[in-house]
Amino acid sequence: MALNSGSPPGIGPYYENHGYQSEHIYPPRSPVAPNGYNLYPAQYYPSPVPQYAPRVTTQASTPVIRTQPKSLGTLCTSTSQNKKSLCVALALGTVLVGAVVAAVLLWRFLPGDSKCSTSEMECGSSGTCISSSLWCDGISHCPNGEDENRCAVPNHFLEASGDQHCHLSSIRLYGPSFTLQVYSSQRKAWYPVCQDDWNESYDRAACKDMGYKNNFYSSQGIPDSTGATSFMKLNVSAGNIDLYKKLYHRPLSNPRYWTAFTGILKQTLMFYGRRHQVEKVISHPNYDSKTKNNDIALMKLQTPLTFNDEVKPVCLPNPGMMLDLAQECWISGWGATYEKGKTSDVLNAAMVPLIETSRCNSKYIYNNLITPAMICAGFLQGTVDSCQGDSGGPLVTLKNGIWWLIGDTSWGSGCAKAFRPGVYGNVTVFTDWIYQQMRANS
Ligand code: 4AZ
Repeated sequence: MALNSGSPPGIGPYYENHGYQSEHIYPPRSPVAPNGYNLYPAQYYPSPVPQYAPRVTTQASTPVIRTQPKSLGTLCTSTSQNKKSLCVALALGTVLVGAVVAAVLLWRFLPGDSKCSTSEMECGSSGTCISSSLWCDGISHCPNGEDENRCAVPNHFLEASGDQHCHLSSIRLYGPSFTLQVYSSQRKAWYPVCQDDWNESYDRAACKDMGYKNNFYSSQGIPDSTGATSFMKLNVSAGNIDLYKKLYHRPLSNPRYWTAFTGILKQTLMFYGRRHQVEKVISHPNYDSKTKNNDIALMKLQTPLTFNDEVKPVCLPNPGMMLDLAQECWISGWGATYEKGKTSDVLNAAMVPLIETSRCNSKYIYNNLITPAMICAGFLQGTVDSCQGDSGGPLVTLKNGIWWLIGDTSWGSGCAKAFRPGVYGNVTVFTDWIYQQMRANS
């Protein structure tokens, strides 16, 4: 939370919010490869960019028919010395030509022998190298369009317009467990595909997307062992389209990476608080990381909380509850106390007034970036605001002796700047979805 009273950075309290950043609470992890994968034997190292998988011979593959060089064989049975020399020369020549042809074919078609640099990707058929940032950018660069014809479409594109603009591409089977992964050209990394109710038709579709048309092998779902912090999920309502077009990104939803600490005000005392393992993380299905629309996620704890003087519930507003702009609202968090500053050890809290959405959407403030799922709060002159590390924290109001959760801290342009108030998720818009999730996960 930032207090921009003109005092230089460093004066006043600063604080750290790790409430939503679980990684710091664990001891340092064993070394991982720079791309975040656990170390595997060399043959399992992921390529930094997608490569075409070498074709493997399946039962459906046309068998290679090996024939004896009959005429040569006949020639080699001759007893004459000249014929023997000719035979040896011909045999050597044939082997040499064969080796050269094989080397050229291997050089052109084997992915491991790619001519491309690490920042480039090879167009499958022609061997042309293109920058990996051009892969799935909506414009075809490869001679046969390989860079655009296997792209997954982000969720909002699928829902909004069916637009074929692509941001993700290429699927593969990774590591000793053959984890199905998809490459995000936007994020320049591979992510595992995770899905409840996975079925054989998805296996078939995945194999087809990788170029295996006839045979496929179906396996049980497996826990992710690559340490991935986010994954790709299927939009099952997307109809009968290719698998890679149905994939969209789901951030940070592995409950193993999260722990909830309750009853503490200082981060340094975190381990004195009660600790609760997270059973499930439920991100809003329509969260848009670009616009921050629907910026809310729920956590179901493995064990219920015990309420006491330090740990108390907050009430959810009814859906459609109208907010009185005069109603005082409070934000709290361990976030930075000034823009780009350090976070705080102590929990801070501040009063911020709500700002009408039509006003917050004016040209001078956020120029129509505020959706109905967002709510603005703060002072137009700056001074008091939420800041980096506060996101996920509450915007609450006290009415009739009850604290209500009006918003969850989401975003803003800088901290405590004039005409740039804090933006919060509008919880009344999410109440129905929250109840639905509570019912489905109880
Ligand atoms: C953040 O990154 C953040 N000034 C939260 C709130 C605001 C900016 C950034 C609003 O957690």
